[in-house]
Amino acid sequence: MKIIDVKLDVVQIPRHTGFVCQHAIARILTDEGVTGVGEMSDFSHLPKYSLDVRDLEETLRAQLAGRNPLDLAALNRELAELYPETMYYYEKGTFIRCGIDIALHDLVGKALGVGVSELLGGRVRDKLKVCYPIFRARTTEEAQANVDVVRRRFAQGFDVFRLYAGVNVEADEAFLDAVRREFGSRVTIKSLDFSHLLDWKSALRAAKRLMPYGVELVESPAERNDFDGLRQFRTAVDLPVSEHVWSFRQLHEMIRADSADIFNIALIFIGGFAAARKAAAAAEVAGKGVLIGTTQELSLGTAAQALFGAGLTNLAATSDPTGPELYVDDVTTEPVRYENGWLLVPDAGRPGLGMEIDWDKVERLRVPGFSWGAQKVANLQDRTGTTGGERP
Ligand code: GAE
Ligand code: MG
Ligand code: MG
Repeated sequence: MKIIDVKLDVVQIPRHTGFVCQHAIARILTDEGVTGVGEMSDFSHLPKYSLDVRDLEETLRAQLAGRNPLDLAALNRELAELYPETMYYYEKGTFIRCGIDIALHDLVGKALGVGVSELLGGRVRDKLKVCYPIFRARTTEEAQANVDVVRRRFAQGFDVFRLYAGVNVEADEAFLDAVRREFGSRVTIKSLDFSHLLDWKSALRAAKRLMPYGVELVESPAERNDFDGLRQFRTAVDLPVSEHVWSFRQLHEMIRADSADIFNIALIFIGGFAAARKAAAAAEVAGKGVLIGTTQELSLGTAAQALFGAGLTNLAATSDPTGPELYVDDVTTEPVRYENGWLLVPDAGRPGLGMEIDWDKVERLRVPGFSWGAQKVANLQDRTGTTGGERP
């Protein structure tokens, strides 16, 4: 079997918060008529430049055409040469590798008539507990709007939330206080996520003020790649500390400095199934736990994340993928399913990822390529629209 073509379609989909994200759907076609589909999710992150999608498509085609898709290890190694690691969380090259690796796994699964779970060594669970994200409040009004989000999402079955904190600690406190008063122990706050916006000492001051409201862990409470600062924070609090994994080098440094308790691994930030499994194995060997993070994928990317999580033997906290609930639209015939705050892993009986693209939806949501509108940097960092909260 040989790859004959690679196609990329860019779609643009708003979130209920008003924030708009662009994703690419990657297709790998073969001479045997089997096609693999992957997702390069959420390019709407800094740095504020855009890739030329037609150029990218041509490059990937030139690289992959003629190759056997079953050569997953070799293809991954070549992709890592073309799109090398940087020490940056939102490195776009990693998103490219991720979408291609997901498409290759889908393709290989379909060609062999097995699900991606089987390719990855089977499942140890059929569902993952997930938490709904509460984006960063910059004002007390935004914090109040976020309490409405909890109300609405709780009614849908989400009982675990995570809070992006640290820009306005009064607003964070007002939110946590209101949620505790209204929901008591019916709602769990999984984490305070400081998103590397504060140095570790400032994060510690904020965390000390917010932790009494009851949270399970603290994420990214130091500047990016400050491995020692992270360890200082970690030894100063008795809660577990989680940090995203965005390169093997960074993971190595975090293990060496004993910077975190739990590594937040998402396919998109490390480059697909093969890379994510390698990172999770390194964490496990180092005696660390893993949680499945997210960039907020569409259903296809979320299915891939669920399949990755289904096989993990060191999952140590509630996970994050809730993209399909956050976006107002999607491109698969059926979305992934959530039940009582659990993400269900796609049906084990279906080959590949077990998901189908609805090409009419792609057509409707398609944009000619990646581009930046007038998004402000604060909105980009806080992942909010202009008013905070969500439209009902
Ligand atoms: O930090 C996180 O845990 C997030 O999921 C973060 O990566 C977000 O910015 C996410 C988003 O687009 O909302 O990617
Ligand atoms: Mg985070
Ligand atoms: Mg994202």
